[in-house]
Amino acid sequence: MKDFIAGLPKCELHLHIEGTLEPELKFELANRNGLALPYDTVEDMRAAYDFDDLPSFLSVYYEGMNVLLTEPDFYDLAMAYLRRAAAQNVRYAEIFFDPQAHTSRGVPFDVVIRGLRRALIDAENQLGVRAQLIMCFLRDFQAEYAMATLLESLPYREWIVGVGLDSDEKGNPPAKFAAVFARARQEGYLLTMHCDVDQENSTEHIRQCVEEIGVNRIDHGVNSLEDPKLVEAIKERGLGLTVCPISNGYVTDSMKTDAIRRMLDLDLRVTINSDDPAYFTGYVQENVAAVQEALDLSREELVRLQRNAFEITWLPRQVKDAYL
Ligand code: ES4
Ligand code: ZN
Repeated sequence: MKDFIAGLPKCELHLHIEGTLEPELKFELANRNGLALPYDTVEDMRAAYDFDDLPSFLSVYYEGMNVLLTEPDFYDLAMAYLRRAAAQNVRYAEIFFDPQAHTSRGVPFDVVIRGLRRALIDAENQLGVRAQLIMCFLRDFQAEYAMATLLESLPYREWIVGVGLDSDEKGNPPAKFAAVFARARQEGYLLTMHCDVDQENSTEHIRQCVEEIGVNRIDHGVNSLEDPKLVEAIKERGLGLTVCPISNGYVTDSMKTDAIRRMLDLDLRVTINSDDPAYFTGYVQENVAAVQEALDLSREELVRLQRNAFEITWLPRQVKDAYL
C-alpha cells in the first residue's frame, strides 16, 4: 500500500506556503538576513513546536515568518516545497499565501508575489509540477485591510487564481468579509474560505460560506456533517472539501478520519491535504497514508480521493480532463 500511495499521481489543494517553512530553511534565511533566532539548533526549534489548538499553532506559524524578507526568500520557500511535492508525485498544487502576514511586517506585496510566481514557473519547467496561487486574507484583521489587499493584488490578477480566508476563526465569521469576497468575485477570482474543525459556530460559518458568500470550495468543513441540510447544500452545489487529517490531529484531539469515511459514503467531494506540513510533520503522502491506515482504504478509494481532488481543481476544464 505504501508503494501504491507513493506511485499515485497526487493533487494538493490545501497548503499554506508559509506552513512549509522547515527549520533548516528558517536557519538559512535567518543567517542570510542577519537575524538571530531564539533557538540554537533545528532540534530545539522543533521541540518548541508545541501546540494543541488553532491559536497556539498560529502564534508559532506567524513568529516563524519573520525570516522571510526578500524576493529570493519567497522563491526559495516555494521552490523547496515544490521539490518535495514533485518527489511525492504531486502533479498539481493550489498554494495559499498570506500577503498580510508579510505586508503587516513591512514586506511589500510585490516582493512576496514575485518570489512565489518565479518559483512556480521554474518548478513547472524544471520539475514537471504545476501550481497556482490562492491569496488568503487574515480573518483576525479588519475587513478594510482585506479589501486594501484585494485592490493591491489587482495588477497581479493573472498570477492568482482565487482568494481564501484563514487565521483565527473565533469571532471572525465569513459574513465579516462579504463585501471583500463579492468584489473578489467581480474581479474574476474564485472563492474559498477556511471553516476550521470544531470551531465555535462551525456549522453557522459553513452555512454563511455556502449561502451568503457563495464559495466555490470549503477548506476543512468537517463539521458540515452535523447538519444534514448543509450536507445537502454542499452536494447540490458540488462543492469540494479540502480536509487535512494530520493538521486536525494537532489542533483537535483527533485526525477526524471517521468524518472522511462518512464524506466518502455520502459521495461528497472530499480531498486529503497537508495544510502546514513543516509544523504538522506530514506532507500529502503522509496524510494519505494516515487515512488509508485508519480507514483501511482500498486502492479504488485512494484513486477516488485523488480523482475528487483533480475534479475540484481551479484549472480550465481541458487541462483538468488531462489529469482525469
Ligand atoms: C492555518 Cl490550520 C490553519 N487554520 C487557519 N489558518 C491557517 N493558516 C495556516 N494554517
Ligand atoms: Zn489551512
